[in-house]
Amino acid sequence: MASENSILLCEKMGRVALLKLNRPEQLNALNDALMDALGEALLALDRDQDISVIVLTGSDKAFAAGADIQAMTDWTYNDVFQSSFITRNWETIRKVRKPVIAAVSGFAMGGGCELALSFDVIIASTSAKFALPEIKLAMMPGAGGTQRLPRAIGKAKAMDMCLTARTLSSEEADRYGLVSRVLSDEAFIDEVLKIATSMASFSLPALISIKESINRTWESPLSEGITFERNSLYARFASVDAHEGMHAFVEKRKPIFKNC
Ligand code: CO8
Repeated sequence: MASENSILLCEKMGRVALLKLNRPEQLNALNDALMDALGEALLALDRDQDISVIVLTGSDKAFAAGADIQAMTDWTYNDVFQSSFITRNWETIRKVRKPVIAAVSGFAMGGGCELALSFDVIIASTSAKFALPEIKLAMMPGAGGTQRLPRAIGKAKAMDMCLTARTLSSEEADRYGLVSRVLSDEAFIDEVLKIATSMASFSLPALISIKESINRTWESPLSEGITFERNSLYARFASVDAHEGMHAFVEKRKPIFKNC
């Protein structure tokens, strides 16, 4: 899937796959080649029966410093319209059913922050910094930032971030609800992988059902979301793993999940 020199690296550890954005000289600025590679890798891992959880990370200095400004400088309306910019590759992320953790160190700016917001769990290191500074370029967030950020942290904070270009520390991001947890910079990725490995020890269909159900919150009124959740719960009773999990609890032993 990815060689040593690739712009996207992939390593598998048990049922966890670690993807690493690898354009360090450009602080992992997200150009089309990188987003194409990321979309393809995510879909391949989603199909991979040996993988349950995906972790995406960058470097210590930058998760990603945004969309590649250099690449966009001379693009016209027609260029982005005809090539279906963002929709064509970024939207691939929405097709991924398995849980994806964004492990953010350093800068998550603009499209980098939007990329993290597209995933299911954001774990930040203490060095992480989050901003949607597109206003400084007379641009605007365009990969879901104006939609996902207010849903995550509320209108007041989202307006403040997008209209003033302010940068949030990891502590502020945690307090506002932008990230799931903050972990020390030291051994950061190892600690994230421990969380991913623990998650991957659970039943995969159950993980997928929970992810789908939580994502419904954003896309449906409460009554429809509750109905979706209820039907997903009913489907759990058709799963081998759910019976195994409940029997194991009652029998005071560890469950053995078969991901079915
Ligand atoms: N695009 C292209 N190159 C970049 C980017 C970027 N977003 N960010 C950094 N780089 C490059 C720099 O040009 C520099 O290259 P070189 O060494 O060749 O000069 C190298 O990375 C290192 O950067 P700096 O020297 O600037 O590093 P600093 O540590 O001094 O500063 C910062 C780090 C603060 C992160 C700074 O690089 C910065 O402000 N970057 C731009 C952040 C930004 O504005 N991001 C938003 C971009 S626009 C966007 O994401 C959305 C656009 C519209 C929607 C599209 C959705 C995908």
